[in-house]
Amino acid sequence: MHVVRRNGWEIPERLATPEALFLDRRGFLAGLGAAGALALSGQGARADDADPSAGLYPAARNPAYALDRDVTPEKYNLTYNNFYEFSTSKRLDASALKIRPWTVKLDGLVEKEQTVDIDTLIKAMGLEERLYRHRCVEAWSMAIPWTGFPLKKLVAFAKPLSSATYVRFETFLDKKMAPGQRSFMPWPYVEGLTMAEATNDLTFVATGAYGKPLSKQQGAPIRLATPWKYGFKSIKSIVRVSFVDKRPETFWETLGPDEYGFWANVNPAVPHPRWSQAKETFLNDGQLRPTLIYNGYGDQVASLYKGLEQEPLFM
Ligand SMILES: Nc1nc2c(c(=O)[nH]1)N[C@H]1C(S)=C(S)[C@@H](COP(=O)(O)O)O[C@H]1N2
Ligand SMILES: [Mo]
Repeated sequence: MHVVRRNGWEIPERLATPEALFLDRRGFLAGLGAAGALALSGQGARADDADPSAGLYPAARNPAYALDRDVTPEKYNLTYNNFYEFSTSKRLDASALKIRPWTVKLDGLVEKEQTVDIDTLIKAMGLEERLYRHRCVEAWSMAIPWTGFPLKKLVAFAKPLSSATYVRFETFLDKKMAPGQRSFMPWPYVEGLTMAEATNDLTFVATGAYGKPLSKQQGAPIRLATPWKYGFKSIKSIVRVSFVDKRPETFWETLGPDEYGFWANVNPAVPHPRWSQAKETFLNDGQLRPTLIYNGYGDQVASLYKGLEQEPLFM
């Protein structure tokens, strides 16, 4: 395979596999080897012409979400992904993901359960572009132009009851389509937020990136972007959003509760049990940068955690 060499570009690929190493150590990857290796062959072609939402992009940029750093080149974002349903490799092939028809079920503690077609939902929500940082727990980072809508719009659309205290998100489950789901891990991938987090202005649902519908490896057709939290909170390819009154049991917390917590807020001062979080490799240039508390979004989100200081907020 042709490998692009670029200032430090190889460093993150070599360094940034601790999530996979964790699973390997526990023997969870048994049976995934062949599928993982096969998945290295392609790049997951964009389905722009097949995607009925393509005409809605690019959307107007919301100037309130600017960055102090350049956007990561799209080709890096498309070839350096975490999507364990398809492979534990960063250079994975998600082309088998079938993104239409696609529906999202809104259920649990809501006035009325609904199953919404993705294209109906996108039209109902409207689209905007925001530039966000993205910080993986593995200590690498990017800057991504997402297109989508604030999660709080979707929450309003779902009409939760006042008894709902958490939102639970679920990815598709299809072992035939996603070879990674044949391995022993707690599929489907699940994530969760408190209602306060879910309705914060910063919490974003992405349906596109780089002025186009999401590519499959980015978690098409709908994923979360919670930029003050480690990347694993930003669940991909969502099929179900449930309003609940108990803290959801999330994928990574179930796999490794000592290493991956529910809150997962970015903090340079709290190391992961196996590595420091003080710095991160910015993939644009492969250079180390200091990690920022709440990934630089403290003004917008720190207040969410008042009174919760006894919780493991930063793992
Ligand atoms: N369903 C699902 N969502 C997921 C993951 C995954 O493996 N499966 N990986 C997470 C992790 S660890 C990260 S860092 C981001 C990566 O998003 P990206 O590939 O678009 O950069 O997706 C998150 N969402
Ligand atoms: Mo991650």
